[in-house]
Amino acid sequence: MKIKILLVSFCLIMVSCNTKEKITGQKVKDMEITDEQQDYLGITDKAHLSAASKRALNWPKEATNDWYFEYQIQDLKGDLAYEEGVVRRDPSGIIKHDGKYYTWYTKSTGPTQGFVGDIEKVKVFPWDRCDIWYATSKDGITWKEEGVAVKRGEKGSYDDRSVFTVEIMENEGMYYLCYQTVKSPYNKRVKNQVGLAWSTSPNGPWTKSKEPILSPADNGVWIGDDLQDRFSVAKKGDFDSHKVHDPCIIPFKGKFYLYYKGEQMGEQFTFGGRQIRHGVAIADNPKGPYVKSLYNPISNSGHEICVWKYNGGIASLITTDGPERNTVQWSPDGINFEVRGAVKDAPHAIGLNRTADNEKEPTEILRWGLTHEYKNSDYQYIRRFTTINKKQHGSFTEGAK
Ligand code: AAL
Repeated sequence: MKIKILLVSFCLIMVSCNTKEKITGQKVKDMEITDEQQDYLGITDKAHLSAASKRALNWPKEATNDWYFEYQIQDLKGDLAYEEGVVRRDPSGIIKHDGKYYTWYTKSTGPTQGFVGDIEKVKVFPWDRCDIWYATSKDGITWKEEGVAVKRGEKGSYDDRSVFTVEIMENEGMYYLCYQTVKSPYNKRVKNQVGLAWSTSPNGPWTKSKEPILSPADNGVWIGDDLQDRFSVAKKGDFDSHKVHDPCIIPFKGKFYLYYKGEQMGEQFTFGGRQIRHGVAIADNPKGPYVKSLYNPISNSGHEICVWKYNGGIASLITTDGPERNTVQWSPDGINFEVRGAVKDAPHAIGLNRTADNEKEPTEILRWGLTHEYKNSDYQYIRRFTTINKKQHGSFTEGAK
């Protein structure tokens, strides 16, 4: 009997350890610390570990932090330089083909009118009534606009109003563009989805998916039928019950991880910021079906998705919203992320240089890339950022003893 009880409790402990490990992704095995660790970290009492001490025990024991960086922004030349009356924003990652860099982006013309008058006639956001365009460059500074890559769909299709905020993925000789879609009428309660297009060449032609590859969770409940009131809800639903945004597919561990930003019906301010979270959906094939992870959301901060592979895991730059904004995070499994470094304000809507040698440094992929900036509320344009890797920072003075 005693043995049976012992066996059962052993199994229960094993199961709970495993579950905990999976859920937190942390080294939860034990917090037994050596005398050396206690002394190194200056911990008062081994039996009384604060949350900070527990985190400190999991940090690499190095004097430098390879995840720190500082950045600068420059103007682009050629067709991507600022152009009056034109919106160019949300650049994709950059790939190289036949000696030229390629990027894709959201493009529209004319000012934003907002949610006024006849919604079928106005432009409600700068990213409304857009198509996806692309440009090439020999040096990453002077760009030539090549034309439209993916157009809005025919009237009545899921992408008939706007296609925007695109990302590129290259896999086994095929090119995939994933992007946001909106179907008319573009009212404030409209659900945003994600579409996919593929081609054997970055110059197209592109074949579009007949149906969206990702949609918002269908478990929120609006109150009333005012289509311009997105805050009145009886139930908010999942973190992505309203919009799935900023898609980015990364081939990872033999599967395809589609990272995205979720917006929730009845969005609130939480933890002192907009309620913006990230999720992931995983597929066996680039074209899907994509299944949302049960662990979503996988971040409680951030805005546009900016993820890359590093050291067998996935790194993520968390910008703009939430308590963990302006941090770089890393996860061994693409799901459980932990903060690796803080950033002094990060560029927005980053298009990563996917030609970089990711493994050279954790943030090597950020040495240069594209971002967008608001000239004003009507017009945004694409710019270039460069970063330097800064391995230490603090209040110390150079040479101080
Ligand atoms: C961006 C992105 C998405 C939103 C809009 C255009 O910052 O998060 O793309 O829909 O703003």
